[in-house]
Amino acid sequence: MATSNSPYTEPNSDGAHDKDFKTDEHSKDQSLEHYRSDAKDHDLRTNQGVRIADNHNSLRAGERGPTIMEDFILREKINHFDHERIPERIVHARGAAAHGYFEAYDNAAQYSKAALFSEGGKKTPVFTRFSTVQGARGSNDTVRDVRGFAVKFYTEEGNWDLVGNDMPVFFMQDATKFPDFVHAVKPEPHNEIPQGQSAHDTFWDFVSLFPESAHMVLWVMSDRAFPRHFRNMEGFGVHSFRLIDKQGTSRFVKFHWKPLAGTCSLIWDEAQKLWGRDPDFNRRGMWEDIENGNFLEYELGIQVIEEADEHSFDFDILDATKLIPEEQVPVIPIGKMVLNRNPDNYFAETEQVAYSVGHVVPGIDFSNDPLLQGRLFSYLDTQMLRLSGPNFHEIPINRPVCPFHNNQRDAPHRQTINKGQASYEPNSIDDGWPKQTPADEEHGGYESYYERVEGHKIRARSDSFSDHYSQARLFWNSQTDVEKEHIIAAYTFELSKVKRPYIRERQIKEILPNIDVELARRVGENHGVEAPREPTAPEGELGKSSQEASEALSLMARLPGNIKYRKIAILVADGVDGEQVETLKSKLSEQGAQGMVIAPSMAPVRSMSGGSVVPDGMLNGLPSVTMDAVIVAGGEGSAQALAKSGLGLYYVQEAYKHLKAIAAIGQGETLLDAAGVPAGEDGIFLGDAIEAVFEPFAKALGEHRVWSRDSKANEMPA
Ligand code: HDE
Repeated sequence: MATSNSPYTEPNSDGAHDKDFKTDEHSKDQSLEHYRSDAKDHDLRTNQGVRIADNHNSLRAGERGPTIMEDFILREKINHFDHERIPERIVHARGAAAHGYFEAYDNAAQYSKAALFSEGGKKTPVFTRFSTVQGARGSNDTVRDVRGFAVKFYTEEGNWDLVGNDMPVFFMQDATKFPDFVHAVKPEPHNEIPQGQSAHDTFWDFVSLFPESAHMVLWVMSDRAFPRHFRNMEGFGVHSFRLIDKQGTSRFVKFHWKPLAGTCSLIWDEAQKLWGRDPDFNRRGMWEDIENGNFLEYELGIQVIEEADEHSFDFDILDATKLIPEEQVPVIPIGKMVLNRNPDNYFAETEQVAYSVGHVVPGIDFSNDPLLQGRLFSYLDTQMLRLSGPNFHEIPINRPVCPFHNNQRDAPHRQTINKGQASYEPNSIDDGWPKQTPADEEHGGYESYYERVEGHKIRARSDSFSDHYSQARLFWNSQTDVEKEHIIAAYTFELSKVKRPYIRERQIKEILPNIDVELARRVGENHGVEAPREPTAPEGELGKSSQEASEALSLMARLPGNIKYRKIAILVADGVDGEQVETLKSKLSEQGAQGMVIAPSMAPVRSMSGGSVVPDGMLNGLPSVTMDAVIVAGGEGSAQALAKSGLGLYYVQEAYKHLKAIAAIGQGETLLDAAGVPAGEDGIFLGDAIEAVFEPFAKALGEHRVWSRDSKANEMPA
């Protein structure tokens, strides 16, 4: 049995134990949370409970006279309003979150003694927040950036936060470089430009001088940097963590979230246009899907490395700029997360949720990754500022579902009213309560892994951290040709926004050739800079990877493969074949997709049989960038009207440019002809009846985009 460190107090190993509390009474089920407030059927009152008789007029001296200080109702209301904002997160300020549950698979318990993994089918409530990193709280969703993927598990043994990202590596190896990096990527200090973007001098200045960032920057230059939907992103714990089983055996693990809906992204031109057309594109997608019962699902997987194998890789598993290729260590699924409930209140839940990598439960432990170690300090510190002190755990969204008694007291906004006189330990006044708990299986006290640590105090990195490029190369080699073209275009675009030529040159001459000389040559060519034909970095930095490529690193490896959750525009105007529109909608919904009728305006459209078709949106309200594919419905009048409309032409041209599947039924072809969308090409489907086009159209959409069109897309002016 593990022994107590305290010379004074006997641990609570025999008596009543709060482990026996009933989890369901403490669940995050909204109906049981008394602090969720619904004003229906309630009078309007002040915060002191006084009923308000007039909520339209402040108290004044005479009808046209000055307002009187005495108006305590006005002052309370305005005072409260003036203090409505808290500091936004220094990074990951813009986010959206949802409630749900995690369900363990029956293999999970063999790796960790954590209660949430104890048996197959066991459900634990979660609250998951997705975010961008660079931009302010009011910035755009679809910017080129990393996405945060933070999950709070409300387990019966306390909260566990898995605070990860949608990319498996990070920009640096040591926490001390984080403030430098964030200062460089954030809007520049003199003019606060640009918002939500890395395409500016200070970012490229820093990363071009900081080779360990090369691998992560490459990920950010890929299409992963603007996911189509939160349901289509992978998630990663990034660092190596430890899981401890019931026998006390420790194993290193890397955590993965695999989206059951597959992975897919926007493309850059589309992402940029969405900044204006729908800045809330990702958060709206999640919100609406959850409201419609289309829940988001991910499998939690782990890569497991026995302690004895810690040093058996050609990189250091404590180095957060490295991933473990799935071919070397497969990802074992151990559970599933379903996000199925939207928050009731953005501020109270999404804004106030406080994640921390330091929130762990027995059975989950840390590695010595120096980036992770620095994070262990940072998150608690940041919550103290954002949430005004150390009582942030009492805010409803942050409260554990199990009891939490200790001798901490007071501080701003204390909610708990502690009874009794003893707020110290040891004590005899309260019979020694609350007492420590032994760290054995029966009692469940947290015990840190009994790791042997020895060394000199040094400020230095292990030689095993010196490889900066081998995995950047691995990532590059794992991309399909289309993905490589998009990466070349991304570096070209980003560097074009850098004003100082020497920064552009440094990236092209001193970083890119060490990833791939062809990548360097192509980006160089687009900037009129001749890139070296050989890598330039010292051998140690170049590193060696024992494998050339890894299929799992390509977004194409897990394409959706079906049309579930997809939004398909059905373009209509007066004279449309109304019956066809109905059939299309129901065929799409049979496969879990959503057909959206898009018309020139919101006025109902007259169908060719004299009926009316009610639009879901209009051409410039729900433009093609908000849809996954387009079908032009039949009906001569409709097709001709659309062909004469600039917005109609633009709709299909833009869909073509963004590699979307396009179908035209019957006379719908007229619109494609007028728009110069080439019939007969891959991904363009024409036919007289729905049956002739539906299957191939759906198959193309299952591939997410018509990739073979990529090289021609830029010929379309839209
Ligand atoms: Fe964070 N990070 N981070 N980070 N991080 C924060 O905590 C920090 C890192 C991540 O939805 C902050 O509550 C340091 C890696 C997510 O609320 C702050 C270092 C990964 C979120 C902080 C890192 C992340 C944060 C800001 C380097 C992926 C949003 C607000 C040592 C594994 C969580 C806050 C949410 C937020 C510090 C690096 C993910 C300042 C010092 C690596 C998803 O504490």
